[in-house]
Order: sequence, then structure tokens, then C-alpha cells
Amino acid sequence: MAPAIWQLVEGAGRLGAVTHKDADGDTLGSALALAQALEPLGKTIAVVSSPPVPAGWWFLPGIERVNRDPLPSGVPLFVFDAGDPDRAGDYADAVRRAPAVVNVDHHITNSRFGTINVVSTAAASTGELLYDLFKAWKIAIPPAAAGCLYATILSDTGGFRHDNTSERALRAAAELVALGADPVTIARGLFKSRPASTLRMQGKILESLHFECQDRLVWGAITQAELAASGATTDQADSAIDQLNTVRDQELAILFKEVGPRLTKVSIRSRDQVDAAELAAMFGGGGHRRASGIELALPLEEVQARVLAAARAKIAECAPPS
Ligand SMILES: [Mn+2]
Repeated sequence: MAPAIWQLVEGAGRLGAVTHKDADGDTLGSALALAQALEPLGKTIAVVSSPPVPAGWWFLPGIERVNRDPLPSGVPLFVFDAGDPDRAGDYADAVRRAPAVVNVDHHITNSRFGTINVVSTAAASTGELLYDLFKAWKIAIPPAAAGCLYATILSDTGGFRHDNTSERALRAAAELVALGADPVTIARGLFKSRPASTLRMQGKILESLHFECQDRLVWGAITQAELAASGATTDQADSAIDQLNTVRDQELAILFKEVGPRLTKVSIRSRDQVDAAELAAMFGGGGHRRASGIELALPLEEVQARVLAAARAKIAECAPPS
């Protein structure tokens, strides 16, 4: 696979690197790593991300390149961390029309929409798959690209805490530090740079938490009014799910985010038995076995009722905690 992709890269002077919408550290870090690794080889790469790009990723080396140059038409595109073309948001049509698409992803729900698909759920992050490509291509990895790849692993493993924390991920992280990634700066950017409004918003979520099924189901919600009162925006709520996923003997954590009167986003985390991707798929969502998401064009209360009913049923199927 790597030689075929290299052939594609070699044959093109210009390329595009496309992130998924509601961009995260994995998709942005991968796109920026590709650009900064191939640019010294004489390639021109436009890095594009469907706006609004969350502000929290300012510490990624090269972040100022995102959406700096327009995406040229008729060039091969790399798409990172996106299960299907729609995830590219404003760039979904560009992905469908591109002459060639390299689909690099680690989601189990990936639809293999690329001309070439580098899809493996064994990778902790999409950036880990890109790192493997760089090694197969035997290209030099500049410190900025190494930093971006390290950030993809640190963020997608939740700081080496999630179930995807593997020997391979830890080895890749160590190698990337040897190549010039700065773990202190990246950890500070990822975990110690939250706006005060994020903590105020999390306070509101924690205040109104619900514990069901003998604490095996933990859920919370944040409304637009509560967001406004705390001075936070919806994307700042994304990290709150990890606070919910800290209770002993819990199986499922669910966070409902009201985006509009008829638009609700749901984040799901599971521990041992429930397949979070399967639960999300019941409502048209997707993701991983332990982490998934749903977006529904319905009011908050209605989404809560539907998803919680399915969640309670899943818990009922589980073996009791040991
Ligand atoms: Mn990812």
C-alpha cells in the first residue's frame, strides 16, 4: 500500500490534506504532519478543515497553515480520521470529486471511500498510521511533523489512559520524541491550557449528573443557555465526557450537548462490555468500541429519552460488576 501511495505523491506537485469537521488533535495533527514532512521534498500541500476549527489546537506545530491556502481542484487528497466523505463537512464534495483519495483512518465504521484505504483499528491514532507510511517511504521527519504525530497519539489515547494505549503507540511516541517532538509543550497545550469557561461549564455538567443502574450508567447534559452562562461554546464541552468516565464500576458515560433547538450532539464512552460504536450506530452515529458520537436533528430532551432507553437496555444485558 505504501509504495502505491508514494507513487501518487511523487506524481503530484500539489496535494490536499483534509481533516474531518469538528476537527480534533488526531485529524489536524495528521494533516499538518503530512504537509510539513512533504514540503521539504518540494510538494505544495493545502491543509483544509471545515470551519469553525476549534481554537484549542493552537499549540500544534504549523497550526497557522490550516485553511491558509484554498484547496486546489483536480489534485490528490489525503483525508484523515474520517469514517466517510460527509465527515469532511464543507469539503465533502471536494473529497467525492477528487481524482484520487488516500483515506487514512482507524475508525471501525470507516466506509473505505478512498482510492487507497489505509484503515486499521489496531492504530491508537490516525497519526500512528501516517507515521508508519513515513517510515515505509524512508523520508526525513522534521521536528514539527514529529510533534504533530506525537500529539495525535497523546490526544487519542487521552494521555496514554484509554484502552488503545498499546506498546506500538508508546514506542511510536518515544521514537517521535527522539525525532524532536516536545512532550512537555504538547502536554501543556493539550491538558493544561483550558479556558476558565471550560471549567465553569464542566461545573454545570457535574452539578446535574445522573447516576443510574447502580452507577453503571452516568450521564449529563449541557444546554445552550448553560453554555452561554459559563461563556463557553459547544466544542469546549467535548472534553467533559472524560470527566464523566471516571466512576468506579461504571460501564457507560453519556454526555448530551444541545447545539440548537433541533440539533443535539451525544458523546459516549464505554468501559468493558457495551460496544459504544454499536450503540451510536443505532442512531446513525459512529466511532470506536470504547468512544463514539451521535448527531441528531432533534431537541435535547427527545435525544436524551431515545439514547438513554437504548443505553439502559445495553446495561441490562451486561454481566454484573465483578
Ligand atoms: Mn482519531
